[in-house]
Amino acid sequence: PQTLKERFAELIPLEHENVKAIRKEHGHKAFGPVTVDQVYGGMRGLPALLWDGSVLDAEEGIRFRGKTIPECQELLPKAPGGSEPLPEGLFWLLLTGEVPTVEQVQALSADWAARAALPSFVEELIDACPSTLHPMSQFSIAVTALNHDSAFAKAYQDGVHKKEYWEPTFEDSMDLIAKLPNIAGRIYRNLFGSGKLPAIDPTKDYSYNLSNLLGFGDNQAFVELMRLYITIHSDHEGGNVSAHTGKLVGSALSDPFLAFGASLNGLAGPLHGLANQEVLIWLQRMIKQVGENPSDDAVKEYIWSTLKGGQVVPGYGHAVLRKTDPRYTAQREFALKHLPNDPLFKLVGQIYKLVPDILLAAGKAKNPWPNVDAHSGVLLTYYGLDQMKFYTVLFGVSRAFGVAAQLIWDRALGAPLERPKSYSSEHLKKMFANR
Ligand code: FCX
Repeated sequence: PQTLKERFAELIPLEHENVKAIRKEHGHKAFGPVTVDQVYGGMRGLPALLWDGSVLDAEEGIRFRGKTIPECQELLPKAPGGSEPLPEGLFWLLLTGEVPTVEQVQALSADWAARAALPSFVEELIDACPSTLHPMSQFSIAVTALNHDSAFAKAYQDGVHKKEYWEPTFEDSMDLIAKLPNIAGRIYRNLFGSGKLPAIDPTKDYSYNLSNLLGFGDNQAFVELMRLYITIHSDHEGGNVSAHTGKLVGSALSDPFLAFGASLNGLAGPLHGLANQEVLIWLQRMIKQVGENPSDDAVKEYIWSTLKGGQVVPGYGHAVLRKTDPRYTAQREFALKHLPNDPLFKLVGQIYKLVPDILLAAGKAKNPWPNVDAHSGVLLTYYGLDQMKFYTVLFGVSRAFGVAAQLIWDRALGAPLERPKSYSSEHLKKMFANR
């Protein structure tokens, strides 16, 4: 069967024509005014980026190349005996807009397994990290260090033609994704296990190998969870902190390892990917305070005490979404199927009924509904992965799929250096004094 690289190479000239035609017809048209509030307000809603892989609708949530999460669950190839989509297929979809065959997905699993080994100095770097260093910092160090062997960095030094940038970027991106299970597994085993890692099984899929490196390879349900988890966490259009950081840093022609290392540092923030860790910490504090089977009133009081303390309710709210995140719903459905009677899952369900009204009553959050991070930790805890400091690493493994696909397309389309304009408050005052 045709490989991903061959298919991608065919699509590049077609997309060049497409972009050329769009710019010819619409290039001079304006989206509308940019307000001073948007400049002060974190650029919320500012149209500024291009990314075909996924688009986020405020009401409906994410679509990957036009497909909702349930559609991806239905259409993307599964592992033998599995029912969740293989993230290999999602990567193919993100990059090409097409649903791959089972054979194409199997070839991708094998290709990634063949690329999975880490340079020994990267293993030593991870092993040298103190156990007190947050897993996300260790993750970022290891990914950044992979730039040692970057095909793009080498090709650039060797004078590669602009038109060829995408090719070493593709190779680096495949290496990046392929090596993440060994990085994540090594960090996990150093911190929470014996330090010893099993070998990658070249006959198995990516999620199986990741699960096995973490020590959960024998648990079919956990492996299925990883397939769903990576698929839904992979991409969330272009403007979120991790996706945008990868694109921004990549625009300086930093290679995919440098660009994705930067993405991870953004994902490690508590308002972004670290929220999945924060949710579990918040839940555990709640249980300590109000017990295992709390009344609605006790839970409400705890939620209010969080808000009154000037803190956010982790896992709720979103910069773009205005309804329940379909990534939350997909995980809730997984829980209903696999762990319907788990006490922590029930608590998460109870909270879901109470938080939105309280956030609405508090009157600040524009979106009172849960996001992806409100549910992921409960599933991981159920299967015994209860070291919540590690949770964002799994988010990071997943997010590489979206960032890598975006970097490959950016280099294929010759995306320019990003350089928006900043103003001082003094400038703004003068500029708008008489308007
Ligand atoms: N709890 C309490 N207050 C909240 C809130 C929440 N969950 N969500 C928003 N607010 C507050 C904001 O802090 C802000 O307060 P301020 O006016 O005093 O600064 C006000 O409501 C308006 O914010 P809003 O416009 O609704 O939200 P933003 O776009 O600024 O921020 C995030 C969006 C996601 C950062 C915000 O909702 C939040 O802090 N949520 C909790 C953390 C979280 O779950 N992050 C994960 C998001 C995501 F899914 C991911 O990236 O993984």
